[in-house]
Amino acid sequence: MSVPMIKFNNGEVFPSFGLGTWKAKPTEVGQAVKDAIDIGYRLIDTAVVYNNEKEIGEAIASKISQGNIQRENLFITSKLWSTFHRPDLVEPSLKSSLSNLRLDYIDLYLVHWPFALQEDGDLFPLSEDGKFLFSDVDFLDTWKAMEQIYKKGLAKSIGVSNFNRRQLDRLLKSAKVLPVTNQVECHPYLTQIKMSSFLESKGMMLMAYSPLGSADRPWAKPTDRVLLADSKLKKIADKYEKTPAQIVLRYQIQRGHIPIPKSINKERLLENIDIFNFELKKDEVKTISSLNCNARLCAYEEAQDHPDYPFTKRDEY
Ligand code: NAP
Ligand code: SBI
Repeated sequence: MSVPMIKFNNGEVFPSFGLGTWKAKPTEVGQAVKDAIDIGYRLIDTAVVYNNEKEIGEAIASKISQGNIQRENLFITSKLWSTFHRPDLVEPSLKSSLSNLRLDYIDLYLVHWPFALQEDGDLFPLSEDGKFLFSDVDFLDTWKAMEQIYKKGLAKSIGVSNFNRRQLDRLLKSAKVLPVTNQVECHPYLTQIKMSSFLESKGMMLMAYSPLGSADRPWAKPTDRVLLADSKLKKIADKYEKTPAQIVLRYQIQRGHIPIPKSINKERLLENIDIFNFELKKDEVKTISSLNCNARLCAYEEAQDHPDYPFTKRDEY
């Protein structure tokens, strides 16, 4: 199966759909990545903090060395973690990810969160009373170092993740290299209507994370609403002889977003990419958007006292 490509604001082409890897265990992620490449996935979303970059790198290297795929046809994303925001840590952090992923450049490098955490030690630095230890590095200074890795060709494209509107406005005022994307949580219960049109107006793409509702998020409670069990989605799915997962992924494609669903299961990998052969009607897209209830699944509340924490209770966007 093949995935249509889009063009970023810097001229680079990129797949309109990809594979998420957060929570994919080191023991299972390699096979999932190999299966995904065989099936036609070309975009793989990774991050230092997912603790599986090495296994992903091994899987990619094995597919390339077996002649199943060429490097230039793969599009690998990684992310700068909050403990590496200090400008002098940006390039070393990327180089460490490149070494784990066995690559000599990354296709897209994102600032994972706008807030910085205490540098250089634990990825989740905590005080004795269990609170996050913050750093006051300004993301504008981090961005200057991101621009350098872009200029050096270590990253073909650079972008951000989890930035709110105000933070993007501030970044865009001083950036010499524009971010190509803001990767944010987006699904029918958190539709990001305002963020989506803002990004479009600035020529940036919205990469939609947790597009299936992230049922395996570690903090899910048995009483939480399950997106893929929504009866309105089921009704639309039945009409097209598709699954609710395929409907919510197609919904993202039709909104011009890049969804990155995670799966470690071959059948579900096949199911999730099988969304380029039908089209939702305008009123169905509207119905799906009407399910919005600002239900944020990845709120990262441990960082809510940081001055650069991006979300408010009302979610101004
Ligand atoms: P998700 O993709 O919305 O959902 C993943 C869950 O859905 C897993 O439990 C998966 O199980 C299941 N699943 C996959 N396909 C399915 C199908 N067809 N039917 C039913 N269930 C299905 O959640 P996510 O992992 O939170 O988000 C996707 C990716 O976005 C992440 O993996 C990560 O790469 C990225 N992300 C980025 C950020 C950020 O801060 N930038 C935050 C969150 C996520 P199986 O694996 O068993 O199939
Ligand atoms: C982690 F490895 C640990 C916690 C956590 O919470 C927020 C969501 C997130 C993230 O920052 N990026 C993800 O893909 N998941 C995450 C990851």
